[in-house]
Amino acid sequence: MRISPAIVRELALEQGFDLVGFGPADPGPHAERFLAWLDAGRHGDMHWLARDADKITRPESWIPGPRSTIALARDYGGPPGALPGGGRVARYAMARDYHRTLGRATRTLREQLEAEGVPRGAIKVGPDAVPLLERALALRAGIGFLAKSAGVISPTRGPYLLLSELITPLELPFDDPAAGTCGTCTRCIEACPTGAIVAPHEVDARRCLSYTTIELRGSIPAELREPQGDWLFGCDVCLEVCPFTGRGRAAGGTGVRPADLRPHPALESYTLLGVLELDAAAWDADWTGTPLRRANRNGLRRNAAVVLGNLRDESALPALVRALADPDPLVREHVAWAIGRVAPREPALESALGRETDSTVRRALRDALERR
Ligand code: B12
Ligand code: SF4
Ligand code: SF4
Repeated sequence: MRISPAIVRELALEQGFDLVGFGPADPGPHAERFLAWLDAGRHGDMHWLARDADKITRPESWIPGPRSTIALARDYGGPPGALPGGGRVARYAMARDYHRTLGRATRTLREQLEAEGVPRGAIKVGPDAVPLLERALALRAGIGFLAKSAGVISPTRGPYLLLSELITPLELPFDDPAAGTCGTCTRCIEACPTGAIVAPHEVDARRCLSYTTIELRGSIPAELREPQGDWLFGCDVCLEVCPFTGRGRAAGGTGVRPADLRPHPALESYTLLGVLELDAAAWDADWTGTPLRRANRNGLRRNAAVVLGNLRDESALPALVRALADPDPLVREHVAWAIGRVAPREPALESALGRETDSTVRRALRDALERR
């Protein structure tokens, strides 16, 4: 079926998207790359990606008769994200969860297209809660070019783009690929604190701080803790160093934050110590609706311990010592690591070792004591 492309674009822009493109409803050659990436184990413990691989690479499993993707992007560039007093947070995560805000805008767009005559249920909606290769779809719809950081960068808006999409049965004129390339630049590859960009366009998630601080449920590998620096949740280094950053402001798009890009109140009131001491009631009362929920409460407390260790701030010591008695061994292990950085002569390490029964935590306590 047909619908005026100009109307689709207008409706999408009205929903607050900054970029709209039309492209094929399949990931094309990117599907093979995705499968090779999985085969190489680069997804780490994100088993859901492998579980959904078949759906991700087979558009006919999304809706019957998919013909086009309406690719959408929101420019979320803005000031660096951090808790008051320190502890950096990836910019996308400062606001309310984009799965909700972009999801709502995308669903509203679907309803508007249904009001224009598209049959109900004929359109599938992103963003990334559903298994789709969103970058591939955006690239093929001309939203941006594939950058060496693996991201989709708009030549006019830059790299801070969140993606969403509608998979439709509509016949829409496909957009040309976006102009622009990384050229000879390699800044992101050099600046990545963990060497996670293992080749141009390819990230080994297991080394990426966005994986270790958000998706990983267990211990952060020891060799990635110091490179984490002061990143509490996610990492923006490969976007910050990119020469395309700042294009959004030049295009008049990012100086003012729309309401749903304003920082979540928890991120304006909690400090790193507050996060370390976060109990279950406060987690539910204060942190609902932020993307940081994805890390789980004790995962976020684990991250806070690593950052406090890296900051080597002795005023954090009393809280770290209290956390040596935490019920969760994951937290105790990272707290022992942190005390080893802040104050390895702290007597509480010895007494904790005397009562500790978990073998991983015992090892962490011994490692910390060896730094004396
Ligand atoms: C899993 C995941 C992650 C993982 C793995 C990231 C990765 N690079 O693979 C982790 C947790 C590390 C992560 C981190 C981030 N993510 Co993420 N993530 C996803 C998710 C859910 C799936 C991505 C995926 O399937 N990865 C597997 C790789 C193989 O696929 P891909 O990333 O799409 O890569 C494509 C290209 O790189 C290309 N390709 C791959 N290998 C090769 C090799 C060659 C030679 C070539 C030519 C091409 C090529 O083909 C792939 C398919 O199109 C998507 C949402 C979705 N459903 O798509 C969001 C998504 C990709 N993430 C997003 C964001 C914003 C981020 C972060 C910036 C967040 C942050 N600041 O902390 C970082 C950026 C890290 C980075 N440099 O990629 C955005 C990206 C927006 C954009 N403009 O590109 C997405 C689309 C979410 C959204 N709805 O907006 N993410
Ligand atoms: S998000 Fe950070 S750790 Fe991950 S690839 Fe980019 S610079 Fe490296
Ligand atoms: S920093 Fe350079 S190489 Fe990396 S994505 Fe930006 S332009 Fe490309």
